[in-house]
Amino acid sequence: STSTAAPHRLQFPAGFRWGTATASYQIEGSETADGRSPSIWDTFSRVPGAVVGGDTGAVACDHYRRMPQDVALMADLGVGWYRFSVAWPRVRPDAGAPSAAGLGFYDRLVDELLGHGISPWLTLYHWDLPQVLEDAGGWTVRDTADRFVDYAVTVHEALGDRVPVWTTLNEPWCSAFLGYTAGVHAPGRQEGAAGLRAAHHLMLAHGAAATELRARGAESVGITLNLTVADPADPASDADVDAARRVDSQHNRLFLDPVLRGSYPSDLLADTEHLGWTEVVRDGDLEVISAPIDVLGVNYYHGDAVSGRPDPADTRPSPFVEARLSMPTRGLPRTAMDWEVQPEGLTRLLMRLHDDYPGVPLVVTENGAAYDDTVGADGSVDDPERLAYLDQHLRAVHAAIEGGADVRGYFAWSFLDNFEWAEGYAKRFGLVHVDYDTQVRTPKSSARWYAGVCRTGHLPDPEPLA
Ligand code: GBH
Repeated sequence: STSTAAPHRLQFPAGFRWGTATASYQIEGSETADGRSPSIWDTFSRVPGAVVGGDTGAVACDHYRRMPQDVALMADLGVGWYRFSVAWPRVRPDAGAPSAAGLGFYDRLVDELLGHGISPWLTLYHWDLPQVLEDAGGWTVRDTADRFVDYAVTVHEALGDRVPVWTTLNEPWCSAFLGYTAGVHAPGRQEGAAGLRAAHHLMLAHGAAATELRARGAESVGITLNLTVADPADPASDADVDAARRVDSQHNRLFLDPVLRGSYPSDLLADTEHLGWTEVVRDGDLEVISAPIDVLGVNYYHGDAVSGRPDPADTRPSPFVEARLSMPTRGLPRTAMDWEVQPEGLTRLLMRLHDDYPGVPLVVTENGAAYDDTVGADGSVDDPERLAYLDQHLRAVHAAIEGGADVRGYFAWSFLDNFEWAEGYAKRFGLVHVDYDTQVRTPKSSARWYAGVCRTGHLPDPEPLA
């Protein structure tokens, strides 16, 4: 909006789901407890230079041992939903037989949540592939998708009676292209079109598991995608327009089209088919991938300006296959990740999904920002920038709802400061500050504010907050 008027109070629809999110490897620690086997992130984080500061998830937020206190803190804040992920290497160590001890942790977590009136939203895969499966080829081979279905069934058998919402995969774009093309995430492979093979097997894993979970009576099943808004840096440049199209095809439509339309985008096939990756696509796969879903999870942090003129100074491996491009900044404010703050992009993204892929309910399953928070002398953590980021993005969600988009909920990333993948512990996304020396948790001012929004369903909260 171009209005300069003070932002006004906005009411969200009744029944809108408010939550916070985390992921297993980012918070749990206890990497060998109760028979957990290594995951690709245990391995990758120990490769010198892979993670800032040499950080690993060995301890993280020690959530595996502090889970009851963490749930109690969540309940104190009064947020109604919690989106967490299950660690495959705990539940089926070495991708072998189910582990009662590993399942026990999630069983207790779900009971603890329900006991505090918090609804569990379970993600099966947030990037911690059992290392043995990577040793056998990882997501570049089809067998991994079959193993994922076995794992999904194991988790559903244990928790299906109590968990209402099931997400198969978190952000398969990251697993495929950051993991197998750019090599900046586990397993750290820089193999060009391997990312496309991986994407197909991830999609297959999603579709086959979604079908299985629904057949077993799961109330709601979906997938979470990290989608972007790709704008040409210069709309008058054909090269920039084409580069933005390529980014849109690989980041967004490569996943949206097979799941919601049963086909791969024709322009993406024209750009990349010569690389041979479609050899892994078998008859019937797209039918499996396009199994009905009940909800599409949308993770949004920022959009991208895309230029077809690559920056020669930038020698980092690109996650985009067959696309020489750069992503110049636009002078927007930036977070500690250097990501631009672009709330209107979220409105456009949700409206685009509403227009191009109608009929599937949307939930923002992640949105949030890293800032350099510091603990004040009085022990409090004041984070006005994060509060403003959340406020602006919630306004953007509200605008999409007013525009007709069927948005049913919002999850702030993240409940706790945690292991920010290749950035280690240096980047803090939490509503709750974590002191990694003492494991003391301190709700930031944004947490108190967000709790008020969740309780009342409107922005900004007119009540004085505790
Ligand atoms: C999410 O991923 C994750 O689900 C979550 O675990 C993580 O902690 C959180 O966000 C914060 O990072 O053009 O190569 O520079 C974030 C997805 C995808 C956002 C890549 C930034 C820039 C990639 N990210 N994107 S690049």
